Amino acid sequence: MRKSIIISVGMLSCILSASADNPFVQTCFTTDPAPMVHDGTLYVYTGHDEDGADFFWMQEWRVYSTKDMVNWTDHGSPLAIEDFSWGDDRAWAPQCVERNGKFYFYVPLHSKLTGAMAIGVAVGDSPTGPFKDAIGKPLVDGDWAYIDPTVYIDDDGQAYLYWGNPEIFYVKLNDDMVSYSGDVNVVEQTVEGFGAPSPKLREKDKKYKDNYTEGPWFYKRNGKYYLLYAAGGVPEHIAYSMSDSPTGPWKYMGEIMPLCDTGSFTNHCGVAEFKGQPYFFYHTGKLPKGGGFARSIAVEPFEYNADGTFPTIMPTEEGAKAVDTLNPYDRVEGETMAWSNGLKTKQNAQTGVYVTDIHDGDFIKVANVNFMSGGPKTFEARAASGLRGGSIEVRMDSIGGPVVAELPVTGTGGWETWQTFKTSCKSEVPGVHDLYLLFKGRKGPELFNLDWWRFE
Ligand code: FUB
Repeated sequence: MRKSIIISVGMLSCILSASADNPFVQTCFTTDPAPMVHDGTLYVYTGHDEDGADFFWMQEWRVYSTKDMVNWTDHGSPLAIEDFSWGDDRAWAPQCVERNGKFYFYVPLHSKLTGAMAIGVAVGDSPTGPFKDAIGKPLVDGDWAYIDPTVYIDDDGQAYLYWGNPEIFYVKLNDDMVSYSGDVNVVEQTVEGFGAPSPKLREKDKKYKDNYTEGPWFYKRNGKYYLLYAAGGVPEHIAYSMSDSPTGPWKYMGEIMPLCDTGSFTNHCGVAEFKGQPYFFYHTGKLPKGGGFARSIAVEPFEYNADGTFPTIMPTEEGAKAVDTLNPYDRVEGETMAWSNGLKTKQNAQTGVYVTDIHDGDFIKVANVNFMSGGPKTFEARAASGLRGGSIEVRMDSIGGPVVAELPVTGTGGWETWQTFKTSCKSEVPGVHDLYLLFKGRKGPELFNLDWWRFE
């Protein structure tokens, strides 16, 4: 993908600005963000649009995390279609929730058993997996409307699973989170509950009896239940309904993210509160080569109105502000980034996730790095190169900022033959800075892969 990216002046200034955080994953296309807060970390579960796709031919789900809302760590793909023996296509919008120390990962995918869509559930012991199919069969199966699961565990312990396009279904999950009691319920979509159909609906979208289209996001706050969803057919905006009960009746409350220039005809939202701040996640087509089948996740901080209703939220390039700093004296994974240019990530069993596709001029920005009062003495990084390597220029505050360290990386005899390289720092850098790892080397070939770095 990177070879054909032409960076315009506007794009470059967006990349280089300290607050340009959306879309907040640049190493691949990511979709349908589902946030989950656990143990001081915010995780986002996503789908993955393949490069060059002409439909939602999606193969895997991915996980990203942050502790500061500006630097995101790529945890790779802990779950894919092949983890479900009964699934064969369309790894669409997921959500993961925790209960009693187990993590339940709900996903829609195409079922070999019925030839239609189904919803499966995988379970793991950590938010980043590994996950495995919890029951060896779909939870629900056999309807093209069975997509986009969302799960919420109410205060009384009852968990609800909502899903559907263009219908809205729900079941009451049992305490095991992998089975349900009673029937599959269909929510009656009245205009009062979900809004009037858009007059702009295309003839073929007239099946949308009202505003609701897909991508429900269900939760409770201050005693009120919220159902957010993609609305209006194609293209989609985000709207919501509220209720005093987890199963309705619902009252249509209006738009949250109106139709606007997102570059994607779908939208899909998730909401989480982290360190006291509510965040609205959604997707756009705003990366280079992005579009309707090449989407990217984004986030906006917001405040609820005093009565618990939503403000209008518009997409921005700035995204979230930092809520913490990053410690450069701890080992920092290469795949922890506020922004990157030209890079991809890969994963394997030994190394986990690492940064690859590194060429001359590519870079990683890490934001809000706290060097504290002292100046670092050395910079080290673990890298591997099947060719001749290159170097890492560590720059402060901007891509053209002062060079604090220059680390030569030689060939190591293989792209996964890792070696730790170390160099002295050129100057002291107390305080909080944005850090740029600028990769240098011969023009053309890949230089090396990067596993982690740290200062001493
Ligand atoms: O990502 C595939 C599908 O596109 C999702 O399931 C829908 O919500 C829409 O975002």
